[in-house]
Amino acid sequence: MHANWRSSLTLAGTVTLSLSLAHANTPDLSDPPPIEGEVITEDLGSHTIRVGLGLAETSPLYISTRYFGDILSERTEGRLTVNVFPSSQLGDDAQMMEMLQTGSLDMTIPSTSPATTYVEELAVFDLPFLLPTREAAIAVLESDIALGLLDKFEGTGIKAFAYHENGYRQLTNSVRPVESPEDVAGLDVRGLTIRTMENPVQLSIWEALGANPTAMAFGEVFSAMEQGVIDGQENPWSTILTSNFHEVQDYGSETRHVYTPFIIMMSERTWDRLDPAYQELVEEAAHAAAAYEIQLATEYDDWARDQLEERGMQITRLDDDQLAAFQEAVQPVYDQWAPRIGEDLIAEIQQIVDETMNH
Ligand code: KDG
Repeated sequence: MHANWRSSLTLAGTVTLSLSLAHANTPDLSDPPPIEGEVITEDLGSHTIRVGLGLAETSPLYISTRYFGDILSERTEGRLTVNVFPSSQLGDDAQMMEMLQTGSLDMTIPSTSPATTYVEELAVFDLPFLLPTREAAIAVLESDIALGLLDKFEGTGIKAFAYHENGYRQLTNSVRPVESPEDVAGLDVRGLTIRTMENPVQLSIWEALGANPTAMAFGEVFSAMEQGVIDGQENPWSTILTSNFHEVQDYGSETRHVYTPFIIMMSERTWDRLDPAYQELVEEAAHAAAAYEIQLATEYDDWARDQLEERGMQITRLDDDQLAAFQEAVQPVYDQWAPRIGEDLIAEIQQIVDETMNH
């Protein structure tokens, strides 16, 4: 099991300890697909590519990024190597994208939400309850429309390749179980103070639900919850687990309110330094890593929720009527943002969703 991965980890000279740590805390995940395709034997220069991530070493994102590195290394006889820096060590999503622009970092894989600073239309993914099933969401991620949005990074100093799955975001908090928007707003008591990603649509969602939202970089969320600066946050179960949020959050609700993906991207300065043959390989490896990550994220999701429950988080599952109440409460978000994001774009995405669901 994991033969390629293990050997190339050694190849890359990376400490194998991280692998065993990663596995102590993960579900039974699919092996990385075999690395196939032509090996570039010609010496086209050697490069070490530094990739910064917000998420921890146990996350599907980290595991697939290691696979990305393995592909580059194996197919260039070790001339391209990838060093991955997890857990916001190098900065948060917004900072790391700025670092790509200046060339002080080679790659990062942020959420689409903070990336709307560069491509506003990416805010389509911030719209609540737009992508009702994972199958539909993935069809959207792989569609020409969504991939076309990545071309709009041109001129920003960033080259974007593909989407990864982050997953459905779920609410957690340390105050009370939440099964309705009223529980968020708190009616007789105060509304929950919820951290959101740095994105105005996300803030609107939680305002519409009656919370007191506050935008914050991911790397600050754990300590803000630990210190009681905020009551809660929202993220996919895998992120909640791999970031140990259950240590400071007693309640989780399966709200599935939004599906924001990640984007694998590179500094244009780094890109320009690579030989065209390497560029082609990087692009191919980014797509292969995306497909593997989507697979891992899918395997991770329910398992992570059950693990959280086992570790003491009280999880509220919402029935269709309860979810409909959340859906209704966030309608003002569409009224406010749809004209700005683009009614046509939203309709095109909705069409892909309909086609997938009626298939
Ligand atoms: O590497 C990705 C993370 O930095 C971040 O995007 C995680 O979903 C996230 C959040 O809530 O900020």
